Amino acid sequence: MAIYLGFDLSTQSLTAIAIEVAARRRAVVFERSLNYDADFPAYGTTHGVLPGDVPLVAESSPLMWAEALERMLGIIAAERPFDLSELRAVSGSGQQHGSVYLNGRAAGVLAGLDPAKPLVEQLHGTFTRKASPIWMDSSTAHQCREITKALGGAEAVSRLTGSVATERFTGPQIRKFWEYDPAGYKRTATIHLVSSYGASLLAGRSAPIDPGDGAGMNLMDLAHRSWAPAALRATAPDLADRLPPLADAWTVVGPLHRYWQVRHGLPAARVVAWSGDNPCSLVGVGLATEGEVAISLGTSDTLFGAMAAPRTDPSLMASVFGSPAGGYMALLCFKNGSLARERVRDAAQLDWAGFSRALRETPAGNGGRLMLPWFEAEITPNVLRPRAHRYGGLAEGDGPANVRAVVEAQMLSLAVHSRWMGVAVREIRATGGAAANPEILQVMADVHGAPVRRLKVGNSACLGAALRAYHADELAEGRKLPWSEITAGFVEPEEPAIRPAPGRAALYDAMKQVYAACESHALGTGPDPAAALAAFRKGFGTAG
Ligand code: XUL
Repeated sequence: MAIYLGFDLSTQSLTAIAIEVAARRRAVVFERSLNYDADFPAYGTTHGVLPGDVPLVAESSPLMWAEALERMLGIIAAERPFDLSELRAVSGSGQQHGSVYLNGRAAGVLAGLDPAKPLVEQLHGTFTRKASPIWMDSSTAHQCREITKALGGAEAVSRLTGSVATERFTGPQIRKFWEYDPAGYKRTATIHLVSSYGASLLAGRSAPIDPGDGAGMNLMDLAHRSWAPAALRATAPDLADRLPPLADAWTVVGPLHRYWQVRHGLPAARVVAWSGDNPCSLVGVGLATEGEVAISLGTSDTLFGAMAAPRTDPSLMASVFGSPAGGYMALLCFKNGSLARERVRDAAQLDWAGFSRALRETPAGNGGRLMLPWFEAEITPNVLRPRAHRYGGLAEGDGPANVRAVVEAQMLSLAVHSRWMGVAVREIRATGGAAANPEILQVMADVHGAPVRRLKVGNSACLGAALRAYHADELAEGRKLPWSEITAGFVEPEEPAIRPAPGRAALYDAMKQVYAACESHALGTGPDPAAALAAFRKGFGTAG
């Protein structure tokens, strides 16, 4: 019997999942989440983000993440949900792009962590930046332009790094730090991602960055999986000295530091490199091959799928990352995910049951009423001036119609912006918190014209991290198991699938055109969509 532990340091919470792998039994034996706002009120976060009034800036606290990790391991040590001595390996997943800035003392502090004192107390004084920029930050448009210019244009950046220079990506964030606080940058010895920071805390040494999360920085040569010297030069001086090495996601960083062994009674389990939440989710939904896609409905909504070769999106909106299972993955990220759904729900004064009822009781196609739910600056497409747009006579006060409009918009946008992948979607695997809502999944199935399967373990990023720990531990023992064997028994889609309702395909195909027209209009690149909307209403106005 062996136990593997996965963490997910996400935007709003830290989750841990432990899995048991035995000859005849495979089971999740522990799953727990700590919510930053509720469980760590001293940091004053809202939805995991520190307070602040600079537009487009979003930051969180690396100390809070460390405290959450320690509290979670303390809970495991106290509750003993499994035989601690059987813990073989630990890995993790982190919200992507976020970065942690450590000074020259940090390496010594990590190596010499004292089991008599709390982790957070010892980490004080090791950061050159108290607040970490996170993926919700859109404040680096200027730095993106500078990097793009230095590297010879958007297409060149996308070809080299897998994505155009992107506001939330770590490279532009590092450049902004260097421009605004050159002395702070100079004092910085190491810049970690949330993922490699988590692994470093567990191993007590600087952990590498894996090509899955490394590709979210605009600093990695995607095809070669190595730092791209030109991108580093375009970002900040002497950056190569400040980045951890890149290493495969199955790299063993070392054993759990003595700190965790003595303070929490844990064994010297292997610490496996962490990766980003989307790359980990790819493993946690069991997508090892090209041709299937997963949609994760979380703080951000994402659509991702595995790819054998690193093709890039001609419209330059999608990102390509390394897959932690080898190969590549394409990803589209929509910032207005669960927070937009919550916003509309709250405005309509509904609970989630009421939200579902509104979806059931409103007609598919919403009678031609559409929304572009850009309540926050949006990533896909790039929108820096947040504003929700309403078309086709959608009244702001019509709660149920707005509920349908926000969900249809999210699903239409996912469909429209993923066309370039050229995947004939046979099946969608749905994960993330909002995947618990069958009415939302029905709209997903209808818009994409494909069956949707939900997974039994909802937090696929965290499960993926635990599965990666298992995979890497086996490799370290000299056994190379196929991914299908690693995931068997854990990545189980629920039955039955949610199937597209008959007759909806034509309606949503037409609506995709209308949605694209509204989007172009709102972005200032297309004409007024009134004619397209009128034609749609004529054909499908009252369909349901
Ligand atoms: C992906 C992205 C988000 C974060 C959220 O590019 O920015 O999905 O990883 O956790």
